[in-house]
Amino acid sequence: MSDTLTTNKKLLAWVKEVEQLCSPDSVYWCNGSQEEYTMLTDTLVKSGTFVKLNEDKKPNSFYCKSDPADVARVEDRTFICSEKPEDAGPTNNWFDPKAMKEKLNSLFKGCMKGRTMYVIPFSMGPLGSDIAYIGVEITDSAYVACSLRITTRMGKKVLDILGDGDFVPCLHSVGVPLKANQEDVAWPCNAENKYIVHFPEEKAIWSFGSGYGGNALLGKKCFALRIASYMARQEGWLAEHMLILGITNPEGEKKYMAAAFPSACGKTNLAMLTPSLPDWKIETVGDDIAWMKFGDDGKLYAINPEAGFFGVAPGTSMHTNPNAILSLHSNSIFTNVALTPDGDVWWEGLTKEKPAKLTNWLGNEWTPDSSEYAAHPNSRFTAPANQCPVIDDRWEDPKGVPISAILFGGRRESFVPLVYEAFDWSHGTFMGSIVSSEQTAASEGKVGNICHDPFAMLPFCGYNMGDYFQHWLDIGKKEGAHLPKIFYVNWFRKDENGRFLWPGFGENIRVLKWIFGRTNEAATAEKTALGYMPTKGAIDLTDMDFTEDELRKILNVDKERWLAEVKEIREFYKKFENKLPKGLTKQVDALELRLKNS
Ligand code: O2Y
Ligand code: MN
Repeated sequence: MSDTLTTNKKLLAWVKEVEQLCSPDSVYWCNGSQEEYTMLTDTLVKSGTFVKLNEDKKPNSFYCKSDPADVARVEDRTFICSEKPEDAGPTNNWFDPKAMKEKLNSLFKGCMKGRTMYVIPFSMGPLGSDIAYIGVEITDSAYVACSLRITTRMGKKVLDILGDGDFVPCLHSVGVPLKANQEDVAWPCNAENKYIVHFPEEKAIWSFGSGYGGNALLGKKCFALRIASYMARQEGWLAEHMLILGITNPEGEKKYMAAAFPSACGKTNLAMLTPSLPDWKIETVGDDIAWMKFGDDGKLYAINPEAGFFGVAPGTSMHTNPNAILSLHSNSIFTNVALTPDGDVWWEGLTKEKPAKLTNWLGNEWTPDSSEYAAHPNSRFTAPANQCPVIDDRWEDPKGVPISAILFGGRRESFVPLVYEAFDWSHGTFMGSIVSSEQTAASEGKVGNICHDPFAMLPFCGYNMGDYFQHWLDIGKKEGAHLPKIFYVNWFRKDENGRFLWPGFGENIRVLKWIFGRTNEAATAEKTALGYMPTKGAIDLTDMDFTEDELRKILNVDKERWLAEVKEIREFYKKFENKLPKGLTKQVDALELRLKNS
């Protein structure tokens, strides 16, 4: 496709400027067609990046392994370059924008030599939706171009909508220029020089050195969360790390819920849950990110800005998430999983029985006796959302879906109850601010450590998190707003022997049923120090091997442990100094008082 298909002056000028800076061998404008996708995947197969999977097993799908030094988001190499350091805040890496531009300009100079520069117009959100925004990613990675075709709406149709309008420029390079006749490697990356850089005031993204996931598919975490959260604050809406699901009761009444959990805490599983309660239905709008704007009726309407899933493979199976497995049956890309001898993919947890022989994510021969993982813990499937068997009818509704409840949660082994409800929006904001979880493999860090992850946005908030808390409190003050109720859930409480106390997965519908009932006053609750909690019998345990007494154990509020947690929260809050909203100090004071009086 040629640049003559757009007359957008800003876009044409930017592409020219990047071409001059990066010196690619050629420039290719992506049109988003099937023929183009085939051309790109053929190129990747030829270069050894992709292995085409067996057509009988996974039609039109590809396997790919990254460089072992490029397997996850790199939070310590992720920067927010606001003019003032205090606008990035204590939870982000700040860098002076001018100094960073100088550094980046020298890194990007000539960085695409020997490569094709792809220009990829994409829409985050349904085309033409008032909630959606357009970005353009320039990249020298065909893998990125293929992945964006699955995870966003991309190509000519986006340029048609863009017209002369504005877009978020997203510049990406793997950072490995090729000399004349130099042979490429299967996964080029520049492990020593990774920079994932955001300029919120300019609404621009520059990413260098990594070809993996959130570092390289810039529409996702960089745009849809970091830049969008900044825009959302300016414009009075919410850009959140939340799944969106539709839930229908046996009477046919339907509601939508959004839920924020830290990375790799089961958002994809909850978004596609197969309910264990008869005649309840869950349908998926999105599994990772929600953009929510107020409608004329004062309700918050949410869209999923993405068009595909970039899900964690290990642990995903027909038992844990059949709808995810059915979504990835074809037209998918698998990164850092293991390859079977008959050209299919495998990962830990996919099947009960381990295959006798595999090629693991490092390219080594693997047997069940191997000490190495078959698939990397952060290995991923990239699959089109419209292949999900339970995709919601309204998942592409440009108006979005009205949200009745917002859930927060983390992976906590002890003392955090199964579910409780906020007294009001400000209390719910407090609950969002105290989300914490045990560390997982989606970011580079020590697995098992407890991390505060407010609103599950710690790695994704594009500005000072203290201001972000205030933005949430302000949303609650909007005149005429009909706000969702807010809940905190924890599926991960364990007993003293380390066994999960709640079975989770499809049984979580029982908690969602109670939440559903709370949004239309059909379910009962009692006031506790933490919030409203289910009364005896209010959570449906029908046909479940789980007693009300066992339920009470995971609903119990451990006063002393929570008083210790209050201290912990106050300590955590200190980090935000004068940016910590008074509204949150009031909430922690009130919690302490309620606990002491309980
Ligand atoms: O490692 C990566 O780049 C992927 S991280 C990711 C991918 C999909 C959805 N969520 C996340 C996350 O870290 O929250
Ligand atoms: Mn995520």
